[in-house]
Order: sequence, then structure tokens, then C-alpha cells
Amino acid sequence: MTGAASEKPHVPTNRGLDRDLRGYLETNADILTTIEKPVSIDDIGALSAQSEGPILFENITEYPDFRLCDILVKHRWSQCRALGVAQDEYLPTLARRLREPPRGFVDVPTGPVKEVVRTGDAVDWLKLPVPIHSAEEGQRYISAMNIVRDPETGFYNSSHAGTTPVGPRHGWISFATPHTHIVMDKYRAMGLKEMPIALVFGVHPAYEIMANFSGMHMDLWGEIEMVGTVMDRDVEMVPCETIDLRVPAHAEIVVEGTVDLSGTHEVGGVNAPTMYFLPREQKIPRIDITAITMRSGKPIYRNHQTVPETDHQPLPRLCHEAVLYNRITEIGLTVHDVRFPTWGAAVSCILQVSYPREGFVNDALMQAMGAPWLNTKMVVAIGPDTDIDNPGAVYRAMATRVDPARDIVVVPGTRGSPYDPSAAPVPGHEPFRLVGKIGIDATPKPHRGDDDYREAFPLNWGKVKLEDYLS
Ligand SMILES: [Mn+2]
Repeated sequence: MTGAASEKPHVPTNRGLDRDLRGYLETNADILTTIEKPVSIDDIGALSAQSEGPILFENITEYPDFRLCDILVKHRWSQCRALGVAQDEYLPTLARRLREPPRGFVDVPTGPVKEVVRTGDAVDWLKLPVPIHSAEEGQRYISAMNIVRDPETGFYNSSHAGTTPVGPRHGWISFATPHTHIVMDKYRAMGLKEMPIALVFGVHPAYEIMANFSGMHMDLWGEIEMVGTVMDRDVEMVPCETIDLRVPAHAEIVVEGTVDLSGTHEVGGVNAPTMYFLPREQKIPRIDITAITMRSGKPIYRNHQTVPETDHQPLPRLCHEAVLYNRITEIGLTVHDVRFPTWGAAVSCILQVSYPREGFVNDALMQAMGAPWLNTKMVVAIGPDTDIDNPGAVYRAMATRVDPARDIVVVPGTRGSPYDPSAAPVPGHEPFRLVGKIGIDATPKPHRGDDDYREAFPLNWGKVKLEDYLS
């Protein structure tokens, strides 16, 4: 094992990005943990989830022809590497680039992802190193980025849809966000029985950040048209072998197939980003696999271990943070950070703000609480003097900077997360749930007495170190 990832490393700033995952891992070798010892596929989830930074398994006992990586974007100090900027520039950079027009992509005839092409009877996706993510789930679970095309606009929509392979060329696929359902309805309205889809494994993490944009954006772009915009570089796409779709030329592995639009099937439950086993059953469509293409030389399977605290909490919410940054900045607050922390179970958001006068924070809380997604059940505003990376510091701010009657906003009966066990299922609309929202203003309140918020520290705090007096 080489590399350590528990401390915030020095970050080189404003660097041109690599075009593929291999380049990213090489450039960011200082935060990469590489495991060379043989590891069983059954241990990969538990081992990955103990890493704070990117981890690469070189030697998977049951799958010697593949490598596997995970935990690319769990913390700000690794998220910022995906944009090639310093940690404090990361969120304003993503927020600004999301306001820019789509760069589109560059069509190329072929690329590294075509080094190995399997079609027909040679297709068997059970040969990919797909782990089981929890004992509760009990079956292999694919978490890759997928691409579908809107048949009306031609835009390339992208998301991560949990997929369970159940045979060499079949599986079940769960589209959690509303946009892909809208796209599927367009195919159905055209009288089509299936929708082409590509599952994409092992791309530069900036692709995945953009692929998780989950607001409505049907009229001007799809996520893939925006990847080059957030990367500030061209992205190259190649045609698929068996379906009319294009995919990233520099991906490690691409699985081509179609989604059966004729019905849904009852399958087992999933590991939610709230870290519960929810929902416990799903009605989802079948996916049929038509081709697998990949790079030669031990292609890297990208896994997203779903539980406990992993990429699964922050990754689908990184664009949410940037969208909220833009909205709240527009109110007139100075936004220091917006964060869906791993320890907030994907239903809690922290706004770190400064504001010019009373009233601003409640408007910021309401903006976040009324966001399009189902992830802002509990919103906490803190000041710049509270360490957003420290759950204890945020808790202390809630305990000491909040007068409950004045500083807490509760709204009953809002759209709940399907993954929140405290939310009530809506009969006839499973897996959707109903729950309230809470906004907590835990900022310091200078207008209520500046001096009361001054913290006390020992003499020479931060200068004398206990470790210097040991041994
Ligand atoms: Mn979309």
C-alpha cells in the first residue's frame, strides 16, 4: 500500500485537466491509495469505505483482468482535484461554469475504449468485477454513470442509475431522478418499445460530477454537453457498436444496451444514501445488454460503494451545492460554502454565509429548503467562524447560536426523500414519501450582542503542542 489520504494535502491550483481517469489518478498520485495485495471482491466495499481519498485495487482475486477504483470525491480536498483548482476555489468555479453555455462534445471515430470490443454471445457483464454493497442488498450492484439521448432534443442526459445484473446480458435498472423518466416517456410516446442506453465506467471524475446534475434542464442542454464546460476542455465521444449513441472515447469500460419500456418488475431493495436499506422493494425496468467495449491492459472498473459514508452521499449533490451557491449569492449574502456533508445522510445541507443585516438568513434557508431535489430536509446556516468540516463544531453552533423560537423555521408536509425512514410513504405513489422541512439559523447574531459570540481559548493555544512534551 502506498500513499496516505487522511490529511488535507497541498493542492496545486488551476491546472489543465486530464482527459481520462488514468491521467487523473497519475496526476493526483499524492492523494491516491494503491492496494497491490490480492483482495477478494467481497472485501472491496468494506475496504473502500475506510478510505477518505481515492483508492485503487490493482489485484482482485476473482477478477485478475480488472482493476477497481472508488472514493474519488468524498471530501472537498479531493473534489477540488476534479476541477483542477484549489479547495477554496472549487465551489465558486463549479457554480460559475454551470452558468456558462454548453460546450458540447467533439465526435471522433474511435478511441481507447474500443481497444476490446465484445458483441453477441461474447457479451457477459457478469465477468465485470461488480461487488455486493451490503448483506441487506445481497446481490451485485452497478453504480456507473449512464447516458441516454432525449429523442426530441437530441441532448445527452446522464445520471447514475443503480443496476443489478442478473444474467450475462440482462439486469434491472433503477432511475432515481425524474429526468430519465421524462425521456423514457418521450420514447413511449413515439411508439418505441426500448431506449438505447450506455453504462460508462471509469471516466475523469468531472464527468461524474456533471452527470449527477439532477434539476430540470430540458431546453438547452443535457449533462454530457456540459462536461466540457465544467472541465474547461474538449471531451471526445465515439459511436457505440450496437446502439445509436455516443460515449466518452477515453472511458475505461462501456456497456451498451437497451431499456425495456413495456413494463416494470418487482425487485429487491437498495442501500440508500441515507445509509438505510431503503426502499426495500422497487418496481423497475429490465435492461438488456448488447455490447461491452473497454480499454486493454487491466481496465479500471469504477465502483461507488454505497454505504456507509462514501462518494454516495456527496457525489449526487455536488451540482446541488453549486446551484444553491448561485441562488443564495443572488439574494446578496456572501456564500463561503454550501455543503451536503457525508455525515448529513444526504438529506441535510449546510450554508456557510455572511449577511449584511437581519432577514437574509431566513430567505437563504427557504431557498435551500424549497430546492427542486429531495435532499434539503434539514438546512443549517452557520457563520464563517464555524468549521464546516467538523460535525462537532456545527452541532455546537446549533446548540449555542440558536434561539429556537426565533431561529428555527419548520414547514410541514413537503416532498420527502424515498430514503428517509422518518418520512411517511404516500399510498399509491411509492417510493415517494411526505415529511416536513426544518431550517436552522446557527449563524452568530451580532445584532443581538457581538461580544457574546467571542470564544475563549487557553493562553498560547495553537502554539504549544502536547506532542512536544511526550517522550
Ligand atoms: Mn438530466
